[in-house]
Amino acid sequence: MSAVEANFDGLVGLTHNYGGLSFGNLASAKNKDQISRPRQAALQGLNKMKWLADAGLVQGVLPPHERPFLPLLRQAGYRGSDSEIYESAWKNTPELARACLSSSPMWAANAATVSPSADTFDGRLHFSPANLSTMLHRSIEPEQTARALRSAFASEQHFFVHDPLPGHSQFADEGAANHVRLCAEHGAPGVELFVFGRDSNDINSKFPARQTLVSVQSLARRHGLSLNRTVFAKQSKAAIEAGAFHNDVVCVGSLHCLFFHELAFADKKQVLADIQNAASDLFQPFFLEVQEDEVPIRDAIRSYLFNSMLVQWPNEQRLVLVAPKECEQTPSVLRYCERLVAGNGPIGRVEFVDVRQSMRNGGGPACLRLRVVLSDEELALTNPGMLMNEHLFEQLCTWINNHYREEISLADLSDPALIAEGRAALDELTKIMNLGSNFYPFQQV
Ligand code: SUG
Repeated sequence: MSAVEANFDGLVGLTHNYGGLSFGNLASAKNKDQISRPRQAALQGLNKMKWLADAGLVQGVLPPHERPFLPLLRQAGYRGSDSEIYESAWKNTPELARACLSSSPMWAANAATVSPSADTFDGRLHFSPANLSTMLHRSIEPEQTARALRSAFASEQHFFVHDPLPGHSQFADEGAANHVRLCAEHGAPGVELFVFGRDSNDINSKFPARQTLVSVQSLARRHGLSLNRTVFAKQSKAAIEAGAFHNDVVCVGSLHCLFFHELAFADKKQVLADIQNAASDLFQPFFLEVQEDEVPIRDAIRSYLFNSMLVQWPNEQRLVLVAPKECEQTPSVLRYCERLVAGNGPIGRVEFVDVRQSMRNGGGPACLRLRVVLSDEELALTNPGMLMNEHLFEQLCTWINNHYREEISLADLSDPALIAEGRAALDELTKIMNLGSNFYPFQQV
């Protein structure tokens, strides 16, 4: 079956800020309370999307969520007008006020786990929105994510957007950031690798492991994957403790190539043998392993080398690694990239992109996108309003320039004017992207 791998990127939201909200994510902690630049952040993300669309790749857009998210504050017992609620939450429980302000849905790799129709029992393309239950500010994302995916992929005959897994710690799920699919070509059946950080109870780590074995087994089961072609792998404690809060900080894969750091997995030998075995009648996997003495895990995490997109570029034989610009500034990583492309392995080119505003919160080029393999028929059924083209790009540029603040400082965060600003902007966005007039909670009252 002929199919393409589309990237659906999360558009950066109007309240993009540095909240220091993600314990275990080193960049988030380091940049807490710095001044953020939402307009620049949104344009950086949009430019990446446009660049890939111009190269001939299918590029989708996932809209930002409603922020500040007042339903969280109402659930927490605050009453009164919207501004009263907001002001009072800042006064009494600033940690709750901050949690409802994050633009974290921009990291679409955490939006859902996706299994292409070539892998599933019913031949439908399956999505499971992630419950993101480990971090409070992210646990408010799944409902809106499900709405966005149902708008993008409405045909129930071809697509199945599940409900998120239960919001309990044993089901903690962070979506495609802990999922890799390997295959001979995108439309052919593949091997799905699910990476988890903990069994339900082993929580003795310096930083939280955000994905559980129970969750990944449940995802594979509900997507109806063949167990012979599914691999479950445990993240190493060393990786989590070095700051790999998601597997995609130390590993990325595409087509037959798995590119990973030697410390990524608890039992590397077993994982590679399991993949080899699962792929045996389908393709020969290529394991591109980076050793600690070539790129120390510290450098890998600081530069986000593995949080690159590994892309099959139109009309190119070898894969292209779309890496963050920070890789150019990390000597061990830059040297590695130069050697990589000079060799004759599966990666032929490295491109560096500027997504610095997102990087400072721990989100590289790969965090910003959700990969969706689409057959020709499935692509034709995808909401065209959510697909990038020249016209949408221009409309979004204008929209961002009209609505986004240039800067947000700590003192600006408690400004209740953010509520009306956000709503006016998102209301307009639903028209631009053809999302209907019931898309956001504020539109439903
Ligand atoms: O969940 N950062 C995100 C970054 C997500 C990166 N995604 C992937 N690796 N796929 C997180 O930790 C920081 C928000 C703040 O501190 O304001 C944040 O949520």
